[in-house]
Parts: sequence; C-alpha cells; structure tokens
Amino acid sequence: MDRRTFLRCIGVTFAGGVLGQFAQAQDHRAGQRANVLFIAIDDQNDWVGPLGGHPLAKTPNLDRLAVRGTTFLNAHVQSPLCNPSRTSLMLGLRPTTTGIYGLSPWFRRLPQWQDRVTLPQHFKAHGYRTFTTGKIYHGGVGGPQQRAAEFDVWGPPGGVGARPEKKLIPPTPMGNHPLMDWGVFPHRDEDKQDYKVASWAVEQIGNMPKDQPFFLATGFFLPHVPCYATPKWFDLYPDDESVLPAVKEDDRDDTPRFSWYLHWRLPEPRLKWMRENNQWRNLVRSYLACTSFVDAQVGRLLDALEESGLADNTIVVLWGDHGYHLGEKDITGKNTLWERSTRVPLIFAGPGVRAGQRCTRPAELLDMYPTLVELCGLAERDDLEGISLVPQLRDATAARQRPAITSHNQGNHGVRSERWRYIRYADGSEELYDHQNDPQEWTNLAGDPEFASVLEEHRRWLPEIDVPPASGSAHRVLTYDGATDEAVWEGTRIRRSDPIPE
Ligand SMILES: [Ca+2]
Ligand SMILES: [Ca+2]
Repeated sequence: MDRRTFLRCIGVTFAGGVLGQFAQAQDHRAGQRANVLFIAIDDQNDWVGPLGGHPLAKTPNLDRLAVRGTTFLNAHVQSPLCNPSRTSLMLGLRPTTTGIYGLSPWFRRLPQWQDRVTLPQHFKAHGYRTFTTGKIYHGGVGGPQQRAAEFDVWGPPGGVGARPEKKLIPPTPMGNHPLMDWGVFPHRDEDKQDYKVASWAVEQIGNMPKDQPFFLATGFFLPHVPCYATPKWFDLYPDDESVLPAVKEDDRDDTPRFSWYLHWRLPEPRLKWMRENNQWRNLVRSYLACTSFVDAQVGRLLDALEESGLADNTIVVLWGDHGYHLGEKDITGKNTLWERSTRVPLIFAGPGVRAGQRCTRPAELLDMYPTLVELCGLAERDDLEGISLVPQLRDATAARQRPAITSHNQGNHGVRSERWRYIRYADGSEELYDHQNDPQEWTNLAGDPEFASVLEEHRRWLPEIDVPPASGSAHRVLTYDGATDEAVWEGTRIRRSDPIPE
C-alpha cells in the first residue's frame, strides 16, 4: 500500500480529529484533539531563513520549525495592511467581501459581522480553551465583556516596550510620525514587550490543563517600526552595502501612475529620503535585527512546547500579517501589491503535517481557518472563502486550484500564480511579472502582446465580489470613480497632474 492509499484508508480517522503524522498517530491521547499554537509576526516580510528573501537573515528558530513542518514558499496576504489582513484571516473572508480595507473599522462595529464566528471562536465552540497575547487583532476589541467573547484568557498586549527618550533618526517626512524610528540603543531584551508576550505564553504552555485542548494565539509586534534593537542583535548584520536589498534605479518607470495612489501620502519614508539622510542601511539592519530578536522569542515558545511534552499533539502555525519594502520600488513600508509586500512566512508543523516540506503552490492566509478546522477535526464550515491546505501539508506537490489574491482597497488586486504576478488597478492599468525570469519584479510585461494569453488567464481570477469600503473606513483608504477618473486618498482628491509626494 503506498502512502497515498494509506492516507485515503485512514481518512475517517483524520476527519475524526485524531490526526497523526503517520507513525506518531497512535501516540496521541485517545480522543483528545490537537492543540493549536498560532504565532503572528507583525510586518514580517520574506526576510527569514525558510523563505530566503534575504540571504543574510538569521532565523535559526524559524529554520527549526520549518524542518519539523511544511513551509509555504508562495504564501500571500489578502491585504498588505494590518487591520484588513488580520480581519480577513480571522473571519475567513476576503477584504473585498467585508469592505474592510483600512486601519478602521474594527469589524464588530459593523452589524453584518457583529456575530461572525472567528477562527478562535470556532475552536472555543468545539471545546477548546482559547488564549491570546500580543498583537492578534489590529486594535483593542473593547471592554471586558467583548474581550471575553473573543478569547477566554488574555495575556499582555502587544507593543514596543523599552524605547529611547527621543527618536533616534532625523525627523521623517509627512509629520515625523512617532513610530517612524529605528536603530541600535542599549536596553534589556527582557524589557521589550515581545519578550513579555513570549514569557506569558511560555508560562501558559507550562500550565495547560491536560484534559482540555487549547488554542493559544501569540502575536509579536516586531519587526514593525519602531525597530529598536540592542547591539547583540544589530551586530548580527554587516555594517556595509552587502546588507541592502537589490533595487533598480528606474524601477517605477514601467509601473502605472496608479501604483503610487496605493501609498500616496504616508509616514513611511521613500528611498530617496532614506539615502539623503543616511538611513537606508540603518533601517535594513534594524529590521533584520528585530526579525532575529522575534525569532528568538519564537524559539522560547517552541522550547516550552517540547519541555511540556505537548509538541507531538500541538499544531504550530506561524504567519506574518504582510510584507515590507525596504527600498525596493523606491519606497519603504507596505501598501503595495508587489511580492515584497504580499509574500509572508506561512509554516505549519505538528500532527497531520509532513515534516521538511517546501511547498511552491500558491497559498493564502485566508486558508489558515479551513486548514486548522480540518487538521483538528472540527465541524466544517461552508461560509469560509479560503481553501484547506491539508492536501499540501500531506504532500507538497498536491494540486492547488487557484492562485493567491491580494487586494488593497476596492478595485486593486494582485493575482499570484506559481509563475506569474498579475496586478490590476482600479483605473484599469496593469502589471505582469514573470517570477521564473524576474524574481525582483523589475520588468512589467503587461504591455507585451506575447503575454496576452497569460494576462487573460490571470484576469479571470479577479475577485467577483469587490465591495466599496465599509462604513467607518479610515486610514490608507483609497477610492476611485471610473466615470469621473477621480481618485481620493484618505479624503483628499488626487489629480492626474499632482506630483508624486516625496
Ligand atoms: Ca502589520
Ligand atoms: Ca520596473
């Protein structure tokens, strides 16, 4: 009997919830569903060891998680911004379905989503005890009653922790936003909020009741700005040009003007400012340093799981809420439909997950909800927009029926298949990149008749449902009226002739 036939034969057992990594299946406590350790990393792009987005990134703990599990090399967010990305994956719905594109609103404020059963709530309904600490949702969820409705047990919130008395870098454009800061300064790791978040999660893991499965959500804030690091982490990265990502000087010449509208006026400095103020290398090293620091916190969680004896019956899933540009395409920050902004770590490990796999099939963070439901044998839901990744967790080469789709405000979508990235903006302008020959997305092929059929193939995946911003939408919200060619960014009209803000 080959493995596939074997898996089919034991399919009933899989659906029943006692999931095993083949020979390990019998080791589980009879009848006990697998636990879930759900790890979020804020603004974490693909600069981690398992994804290879930066050749110098040092993430030994993500590396060891990847050895234990399956890494999705082509996983993408549904929105390149915290609130819409997290709302999407926790609800199992696309931003184009909810209309949540901006940093506001909190989805419970909308009558249509007030009673929506989120991922952790679905686990709670199946007998799990749910825990949360750090940044899982984008903002506060409300008072004690609302908090209790979202999770059973609440740990320390997310945040920066130790910070210098004043900003380390020169005043940044567009208002010198307090979060726009980075650099090395001496402080104790223990005083960082992410350290405290990990400590609390470690403590919970050590004290988990043995007779009830748990869903533990742990959200790290770094490498979100401000990226403060102690010399220990900063010095992991060379103080020379080798640390900088490759950029093409005229890269934006073949991208539509509308691509600028998606990040029209933002506190994140452009590359030009970074260079003029001698901050590019500093930001890159600070971001990488913070990535390594967070990796160490992930390591503490993995150690705790092993020491508690729970590792064999706990599914670990680790994800980043969206990527981050550090100079590529002339900008820093998020809010784009390009690879650096949409590609994120997505790693599963534990019972039911084949170890050591690297999957190149497109995957969406939206898929986590149905995947975890299937892995843990919970009741299936027919109102989720993601697709379970369990076939790929068993065999990384298993077929995937659709590409990954990222949306940033109504009408702007990126479609990522195994080989291509197709982008369509609300005004109809387009981009096409061939990742086989152009992994940096430097050459826009959309205007080349040779690729007309590729364009056509990808256009059909544009979301059919594509609603306008929900009521109360604010911050990084862009609207466009095709009839009048009027684009409005955060309430202010952009004219075709307006210079691109620096
Ligand atoms: Ca984020
Ligand atoms: Ca280009």
